[in-house]
Amino acid sequence: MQMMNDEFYMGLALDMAERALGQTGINPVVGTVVVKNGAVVGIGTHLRRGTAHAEVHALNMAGAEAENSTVYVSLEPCSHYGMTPPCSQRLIQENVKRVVIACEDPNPSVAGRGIAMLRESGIEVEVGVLRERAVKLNRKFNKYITTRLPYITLKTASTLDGKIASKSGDSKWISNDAAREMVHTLRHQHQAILVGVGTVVADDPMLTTRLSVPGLSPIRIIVDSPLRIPENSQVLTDGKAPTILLTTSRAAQDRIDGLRKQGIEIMICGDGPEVDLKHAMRLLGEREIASILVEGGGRINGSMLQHHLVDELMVFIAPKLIGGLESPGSFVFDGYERMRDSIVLKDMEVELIGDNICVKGKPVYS
Ligand code: AOF
Ligand code: ZN
Repeated sequence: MQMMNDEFYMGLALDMAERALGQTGINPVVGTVVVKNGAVVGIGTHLRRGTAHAEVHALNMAGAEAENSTVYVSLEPCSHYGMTPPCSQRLIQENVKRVVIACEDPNPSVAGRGIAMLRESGIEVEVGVLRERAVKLNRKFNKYITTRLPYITLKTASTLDGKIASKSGDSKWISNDAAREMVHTLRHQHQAILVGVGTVVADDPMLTTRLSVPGLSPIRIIVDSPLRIPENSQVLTDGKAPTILLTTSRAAQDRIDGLRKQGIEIMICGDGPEVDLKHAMRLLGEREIASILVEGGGRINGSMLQHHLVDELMVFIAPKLIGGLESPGSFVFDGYERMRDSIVLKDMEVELIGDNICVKGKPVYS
């Protein structure tokens, strides 16, 4: 049984926020619960960038009941005029008695000022209830708002011997249905998905979100230094989501012009023979893409890792062995001389999904 205490109500605020993951763009997910005389009188969650913050929805619902209430917010109420007025000011206006906050807002325009405003007005403020869960929930936002770089999740599905396809290139399917359903949920929860042009040539994927209920499809990003993407690829023609091609200044200008005329966005990432992935991440951050799901193949995965660009790894392992000297592996890169130079994961989590294993962790780069 859930005990009724601060964590009980904060848990509800976090549950609501969690269900909105993927639909707030560069904004965090936030939930608010207003409690008065032992009962919930208002709930709210931030649904979409540019619309009301969680506190506003919950306080509107509470109406006059907001006076003298306790308000649970999963993120420090904002103190700035962004697309909406500051939530701290609204809480002060409503004469709430106590505000319980899970964690501080790392946005440099807030960063403790919201809490300070509330305290200065005499409101009782408590910070840190379910902090760890709240910080983890907004890990994509937390990175983006402090660095302006997108948070990168790299997902791969391999056989037990680390292969992502057979020697003939067949890859349908390695992981089981439930694991693939999880991947589509991940697509919904990221603003963009990134693959190499090799994957587009080999599989002509749609890279959209296909779930048993409708989901949001991410922006499709294709790393294509020579701009060799086939003109009839689904990502260029199906109109199901925007597509961005990453290339270099060495790409043929007529090809660039032709694709742009077709409505395809092209980003020039460096002057070398290959896309400068670090530079690409900066440009994508400037374009307000705060989270990217990298879905391979092996070379892109390897380069992203080697350039220390991956924040989180998610590896699905199927109980299959395919062998083959030519069969591609999950991570293709130069590699290191010594085991002690290897990339090690921290915060490891392992989950069994039917007969597949899902390994999650955060690479530590030395
Ligand atoms: C809150 N409650 O529900 C959210 C907050 O452009 P705006 O006006 O939407 O402001 C976005 C910033 O406000 C965002 O970067 C983060 O610092 C904060 N988000 N704050 O009090 C909310 N979504
Ligand atoms: Zn706000």
